[in-house]
Amino acid sequence: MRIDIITIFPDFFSGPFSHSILKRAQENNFVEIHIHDLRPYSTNKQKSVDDYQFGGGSGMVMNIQPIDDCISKLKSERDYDEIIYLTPDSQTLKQETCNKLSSAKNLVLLCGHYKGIDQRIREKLITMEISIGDYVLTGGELAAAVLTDSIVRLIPGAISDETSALSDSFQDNLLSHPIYTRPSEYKGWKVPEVLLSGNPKFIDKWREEKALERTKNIRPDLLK
Ligand code: 6GU
Repeated sequence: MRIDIITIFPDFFSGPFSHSILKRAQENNFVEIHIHDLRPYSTNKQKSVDDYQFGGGSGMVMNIQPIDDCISKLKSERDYDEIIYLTPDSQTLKQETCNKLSSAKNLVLLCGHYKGIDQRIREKLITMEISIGDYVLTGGELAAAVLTDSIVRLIPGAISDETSALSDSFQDNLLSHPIYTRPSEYKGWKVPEVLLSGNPKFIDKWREEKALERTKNIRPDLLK
């Protein structure tokens, strides 16, 4: 998979992608992540990428031209499965979408800033819009990093223990069951007896029950 990220803060991404699974996935060629600084694409003298809103109102709006030129260049080089714009005023990201996107070959992620981007970009160039939750961030960069992480970890082979991605919370619309490791008793705090029983039938049943109980209590909306 190849992911092209368009941003006005290219340095932002040196951190999130250079650790653990994301780092290894790149080293082992499961994914190539390319960061594109938007500003050099601007054709005006000041290299500006934003302007005032037609009709008045506070906040700057990102211009069409630099974004169009950057996306056009990328599209001339390869076909993209989706051109994704990260913005809070869109559909909330769900595991189902992560699963779908994890089988894509090429993706573009466009990080928004200021008030947002010119609506014509959304209508003419963007194929998919994603928000990562009902709250507002200062820009789309964190959201792009979240989306990238959620997709890359699902690429077969990217996680050494493949089954672990499949038993994640949300994969079957249930939160995960409680988990424990050694010691079996610490300061008198005990691990549930059934997990030490060695009986896989009992253990599976207990885990299913606990997952359902947790989901009912914390996220009843998932059970609808
Ligand atoms: Cl994708 N962008 C911004 N700026 N804020 C957000 C978001 C995205 N998703 C949730 N909040």
